[in-house]
Amino acid sequence: MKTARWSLKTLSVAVILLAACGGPAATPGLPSPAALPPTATLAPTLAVTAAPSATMVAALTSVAAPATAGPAGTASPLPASATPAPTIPPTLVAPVTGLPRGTDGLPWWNDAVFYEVFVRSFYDSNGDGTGDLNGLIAKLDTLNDGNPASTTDLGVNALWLMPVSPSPSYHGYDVTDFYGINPQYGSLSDFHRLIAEAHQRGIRVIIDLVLNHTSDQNPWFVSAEDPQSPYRNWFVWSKTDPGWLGPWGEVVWHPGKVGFYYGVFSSSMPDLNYRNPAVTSKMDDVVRFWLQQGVDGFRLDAAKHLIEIGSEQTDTPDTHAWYKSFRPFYKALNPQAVTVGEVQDITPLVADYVQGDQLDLAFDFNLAGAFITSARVGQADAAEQALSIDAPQFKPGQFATFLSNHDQNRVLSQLAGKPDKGKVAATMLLTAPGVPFIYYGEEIGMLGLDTDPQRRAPMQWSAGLNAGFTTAAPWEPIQPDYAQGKNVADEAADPTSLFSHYRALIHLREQHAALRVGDWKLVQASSPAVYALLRFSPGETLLTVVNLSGDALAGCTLSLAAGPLRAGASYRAAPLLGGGPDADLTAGPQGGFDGYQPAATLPPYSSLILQLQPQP
Ligand SMILES: [Ca+2]
Ligand SMILES: [Ca+2]
Ligand SMILES: [Ca+2]
Repeated sequence: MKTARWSLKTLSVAVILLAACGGPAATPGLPSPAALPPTATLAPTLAVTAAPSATMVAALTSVAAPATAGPAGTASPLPASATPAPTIPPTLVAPVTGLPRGTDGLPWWNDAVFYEVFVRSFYDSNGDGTGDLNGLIAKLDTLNDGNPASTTDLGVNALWLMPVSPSPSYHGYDVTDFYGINPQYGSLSDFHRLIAEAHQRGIRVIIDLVLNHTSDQNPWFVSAEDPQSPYRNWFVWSKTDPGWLGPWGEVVWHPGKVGFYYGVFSSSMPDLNYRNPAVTSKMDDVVRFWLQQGVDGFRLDAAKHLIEIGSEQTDTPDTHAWYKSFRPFYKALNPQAVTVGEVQDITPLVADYVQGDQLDLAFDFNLAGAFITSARVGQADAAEQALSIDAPQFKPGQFATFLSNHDQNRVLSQLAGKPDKGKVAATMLLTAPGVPFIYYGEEIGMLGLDTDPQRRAPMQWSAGLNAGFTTAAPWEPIQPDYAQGKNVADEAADPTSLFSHYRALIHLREQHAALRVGDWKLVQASSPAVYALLRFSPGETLLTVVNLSGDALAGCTLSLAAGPLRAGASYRAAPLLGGGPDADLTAGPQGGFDGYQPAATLPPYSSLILQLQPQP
């Protein structure tokens, strides 16, 4: 399969395809042959061998232009059987120095705290009401200033950018040009600058990769409406309406100009046909292109929907086979590149994708819901059950944790708007095993529910005009609570704020390997309102204790039947977060403890993180 990816006919075919994928401004359709760019101008110049340095970025900026700005519509018919050649030779992308590299044998992403950014809503640098790449660059220092000694920044060290390519929609999940940057967000050279500025600060960057479908305005699909088009077989067609429905009972067969096409999400998002090797080859090329722009990996949108077997539409063996083939492809380009799959499903089906031969990570939706449930009802059992059942299904730490994302109601909207509940949810997230992802604005407790645009509303930076997001009318109304202290500036100055809590937790996670890569054991508490988790690595042992309830709890005790402590040894319990006087601990005969009382009283919604220091 891997060989087949490269047993390719002619480079000129690929050049034709590159030219055909212009942005929204490109003339739809694929007219008759015209002057083609000389093949020699593309391949050699894009053969980069290292991730971008400042000079590399400059070089990429100048050479990458043909991929997005080539003359529109200069294709000749593509023989239906032909597999297009790669536009760029397979060259290894070297690892970037100065970024998280991995601890205790685990990959770099286990040292990361990811931050999901919707560029349109983050920060508007040019006063048009729409967030953009230069706006994100301007705010990087607030996310991580690159100085480990300073703790005024939030401290995240990896970004997930929701789609940044040209698209007719505001959200970008229906792509018209897989090689481009949405002009509302900036240019490819802005993107290169973002990568360079982020990497300089020790921040890695992954981008959304929308493999499953395109926009119905994508030139490939516009052409494919013609049954004679070489692109016809890039999509999934039926002469008549097969009639069966999708995974949510939705209509998935949509009338085209001739026949019906399959689109699991909507008629404006036709599914690509991965049974056609030309499609796989093309998307391999897209992946290669973005790795060579310096991205550190991809969040795979709708990962479970890739290949259907008739009316069997999710998690099919063919989808898994495709990822098995995809893995050696992208790892050969950059062994450090990460993939994290969106597989919104029950955990056994999610875990199938990350057993080592397909994706690196997948989001644990079940655990996310359980963290929220425990925070909402003030009881630990939901989170304890989900963690104990889910985590062992993955390889150690190889799953992505989160509370909510851009498709869900915002965390605080699910928690009755109470920042205290947001705090305990954040403690569970950021002390748990796995790779944590924070959705922008979650750290200040932004609200947003019911509609997607409200869940993706502009970031609230200050109490000033338009929350400091823009000087113009914002693309989407800003949540009005920005003026009542719910903004980055006010919360950063308040040591009791939700933002300050996130910031403290993130910096603790970065300072303590046990929180990032350590093994874990759930600890039994005498109160059902208390969540307690032990994390331990070769170097240290940390105990997290969370009072999920609004009541002060006196006399709560903790027990662990067997654990990693030295039998009979005494431990000083040094508070890293919260806490008052130390309450030292004596290990039991099995390395656990029994009836340990970490504090006389656990205040309402309090989080305590203790470092258990062995005493001589
Ligand atoms: Ca703008
Ligand atoms: Ca810093
Ligand atoms: Ca599909």
